[in-house]
Amino acid sequence: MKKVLISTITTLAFLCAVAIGASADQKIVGFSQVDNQNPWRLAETESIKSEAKARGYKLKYSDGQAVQANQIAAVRDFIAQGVDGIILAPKTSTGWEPVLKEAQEAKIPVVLVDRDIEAPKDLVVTFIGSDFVLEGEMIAKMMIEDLGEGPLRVAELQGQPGADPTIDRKKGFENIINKYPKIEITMSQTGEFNRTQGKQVMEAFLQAAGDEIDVVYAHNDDMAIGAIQAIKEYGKKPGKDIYVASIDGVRDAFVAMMAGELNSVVECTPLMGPSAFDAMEAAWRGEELPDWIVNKDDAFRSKDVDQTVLDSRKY
Ligand code: GZL
Repeated sequence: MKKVLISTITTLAFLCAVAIGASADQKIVGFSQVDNQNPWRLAETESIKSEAKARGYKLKYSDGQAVQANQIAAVRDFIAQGVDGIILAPKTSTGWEPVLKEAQEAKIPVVLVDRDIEAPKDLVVTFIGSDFVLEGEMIAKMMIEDLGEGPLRVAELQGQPGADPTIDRKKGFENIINKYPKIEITMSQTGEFNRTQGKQVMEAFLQAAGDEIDVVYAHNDDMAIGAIQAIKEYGKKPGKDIYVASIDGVRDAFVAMMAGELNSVVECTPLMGPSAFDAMEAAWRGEELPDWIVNKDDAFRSKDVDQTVLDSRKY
């Protein structure tokens, strides 16, 4: 009887693999991505897709369109398809425990990339991502080194609400400025991590108090670039009349720094394909991994950036 059961399971696994378009012994990995709404996201998606290809794995890719429910449905679909592993870039920090428990019960390892979540650590293999609190602290320190201890009125463009980087980049920035009574965030709103909404929010900030903004702190470059466009259309010089600081280090940010329109940037690498698959392979070998594999982030100022630096960028 047991032999019949095993051969049935093997047959089913083979049929699942074929249905997914993989060869019988090819490992299949599901990747649930938040969205593809900015260059940072596109670079992250490409890093994971190209690494899967390089290592010979079949990748099932799902774009969550910035909706957590879509991502949860995608993870459930990966589980139903019997994938060998799941890579998850979670939009928000909460709401993941039920579906991750289902993956655990199905014995499918989940590697978290890019953003951490509030869930028991045993539900994922590891979290691979930057230290967003440190990024916020680094950008605040650079601003103070450049502009002094105030008075400084800061307009803040926040990332997606409830997302780990949004919460922690704000926390890190405030950890530093709270030591300086003359530095204050006078306006703060989400621009959802994208250029269009970053520009729209900055336009509203400028309409409300254009002559009372010394600094724009954007939680990512794409919103900063939208803000730069708004500042120019308002008739001010970004990088000179208003100091602009952001996080990510995408190519467009280096172009803006070369033009003197973006003053300081802290990097946040999206190139997590290699480390994600290293972690997945370790999980398949039954190895324990640290709860958090921290990506290292460099910092740049406009004066540091020339064509050589720009040409060296990998994303
Ligand atoms: C950071 C990542 C953030 C980027 C944004 O790891 O989650 O999301 O900073 C992206 O550009 O949208």
